[in-house]
Amino acid sequence: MSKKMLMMLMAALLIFILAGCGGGSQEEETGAGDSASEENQDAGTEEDASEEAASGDVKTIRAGIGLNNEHPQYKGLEKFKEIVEEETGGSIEVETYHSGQLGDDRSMMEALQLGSQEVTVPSTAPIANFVNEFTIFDFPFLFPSSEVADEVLDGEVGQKFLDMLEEQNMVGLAYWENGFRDLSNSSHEVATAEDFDGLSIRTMENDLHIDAFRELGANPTPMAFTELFTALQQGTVDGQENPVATIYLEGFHEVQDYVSDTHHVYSPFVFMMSKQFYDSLSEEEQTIVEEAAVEAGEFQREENRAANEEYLQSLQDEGMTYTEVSDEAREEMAEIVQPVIDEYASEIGEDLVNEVYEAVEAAQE
Ligand code: KDG
Repeated sequence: MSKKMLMMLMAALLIFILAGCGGGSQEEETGAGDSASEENQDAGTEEDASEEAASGDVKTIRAGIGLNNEHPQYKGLEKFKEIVEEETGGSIEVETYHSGQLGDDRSMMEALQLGSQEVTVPSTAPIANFVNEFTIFDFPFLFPSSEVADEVLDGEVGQKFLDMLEEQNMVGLAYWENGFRDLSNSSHEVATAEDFDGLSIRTMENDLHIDAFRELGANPTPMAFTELFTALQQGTVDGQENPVATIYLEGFHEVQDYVSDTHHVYSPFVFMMSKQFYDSLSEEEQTIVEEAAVEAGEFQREENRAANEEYLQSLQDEGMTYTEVSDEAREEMAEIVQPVIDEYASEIGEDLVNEVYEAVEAAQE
């Protein structure tokens, strides 16, 4: 055997030995292919995560909302942070921002599309500017109760809408709760539809809301939530509509005299993530953030329902006049805005609209 042949044989032998030491199948390394127990795999995930954390490969989620840090929406973000950081062993860190620190709903959703922010939790109304079908969830009087809303949103119909977000580079992970929207204003008591006449009302940036309040005789002014308190304080608008927890926790009672339990729309929040960031996660990390968004949402809904009960009394204690709206008055409001609903239903598509209404009916059986 020539010297050259011998050298080549030695080199091949050396390569074989080195490959055998550092290689090992994916399965041997992770135990994924053998009968490794869940614990081993979990241990593997956590071990991987803490290794990532130790190696500095930490991913950061910047999660921003419009409401302040006293609102259940922020408590839900903090719960999400707690779960994700614990379950990933620190390989994912969550930074939470409130009060529009990262921008208003529209700009935060645009930031998710660009990948410059990872999470936001807007109401469905501003989402309709990105996915028009979400308008349905702001049809006045669509959901008769929060329980019915939970069942529809957490079921097949709700998931169908979340899936629509992907084409906008956003991943919808869960529904949280803003709540039943009530009217506040600084002009007069509102007990019936005719009391809306002439009121200038700030609405969310959503065409249906604008058209519905106009149909009721009000003068709607669409505005980002971040500008609302100042507009109320300066009298730019007479009133606004939000769940009572928001009215109280955002201090609107300081600049508003009247509140009416119109309950004209049940407003869901959507917990959404930048698709660019979601796709960068491992399968294990994706499962963790998905489950954390749902678990934090269950917590947030509970906190929110307790808050909305508590704060109606607080608003009165702070001097606001509370006007109870009768079922008959609500029925009259619903009749007045029905032509607006019909117009949007035909624009969105009767089949999808009927599917939602049928799911609402089924959830009440
Ligand atoms: O981030 C919070 C906002 O999405 C939410 O408060 C929107 O209800 C809303 C409003 O009136 O703008």
